[in-house]
Amino acid sequence: MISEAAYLHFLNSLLDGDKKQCIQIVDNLIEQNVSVKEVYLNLFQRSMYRIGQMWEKERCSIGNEHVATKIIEGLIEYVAVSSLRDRTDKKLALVTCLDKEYHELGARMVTGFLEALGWNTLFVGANISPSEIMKLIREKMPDVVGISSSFYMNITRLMNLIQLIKEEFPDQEIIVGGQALAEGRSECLSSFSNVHYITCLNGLEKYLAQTHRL
Ligand code: B12
Repeated sequence: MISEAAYLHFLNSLLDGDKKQCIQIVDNLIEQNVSVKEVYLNLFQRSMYRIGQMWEKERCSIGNEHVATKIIEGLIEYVAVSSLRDRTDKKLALVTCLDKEYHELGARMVTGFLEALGWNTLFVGANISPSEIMKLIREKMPDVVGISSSFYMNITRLMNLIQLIKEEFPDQEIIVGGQALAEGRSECLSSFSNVHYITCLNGLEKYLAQTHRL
């Protein structure tokens, strides 16, 4: 459980660019055994969504948002590394963004969450061409491909990438997430088989429990 006071302290530290204070708050939560999922969702995601709203209302600058993004990027990695777990039945997930998709914190968070559950992961990150993603899939043969799409203008790129993967690997399990598909836009995935839209880490946890026994 993350108190409102801890969240507000973290948000203010983030907006101040005070990385050391942010680390201190995260360390305290980890010491109190707050889960990776909770830190990711109720501290990092909540803060970035709030910063997005402030940015829209010009209550914080693009510079403040960029600094916050960089701090969160480091912290996602930090929490994932400090919670790494090993499993005997290791599976591999390849998590990527799309060509011209520059939002990568969601994809990194999903990767960190999977790592904390003991999965092997390949985090590809932002702005990568479909042909390079295909090369990686051929080479690594992941159990699951995760695709993150935040900007709605990239939906056609998302559909094209899924089409490409399915032509070569019809059975490939694909999970898709990100705000581009919010508000009913995930309907566009219904024509593909074994492609699942997942809105956040809670949904991912449920999905993995049902399909991969976590
Ligand atoms: C930081 C930020 C940026 C940074 C990103 C830097 C980086 N390294 O990631 C920069 C400055 C590059 C940026 C640029 C732009 N941005 Co921006 N950005 C944001 C902001 C403030 C935070 C994003 C974030 O990190 N959120 C936190 C993460 C953890 O949340 P998340 O991505 O939703 O991820 C969760 C779930 O969605 C899901 N999920 C995500 N991916 C995946 C993948 C899988 C496989 C699964 C299972 C689940 C999953 O699980 C995650 C954890 O729960 C958001 C505001 C917001 N509401 O998020 C706007 C926002 C995403 N941006 C937006 C826009 C419009 C833009 C720009 C067009 C702005 C501009 N005019 O230039 C450009 C587009 C760039 C591009 N082509 O990609 C819009 C997108 C609207 C839409 N849906 O299309 C938002 C929502 C702001 C808004 N309200 O208008 N942005």
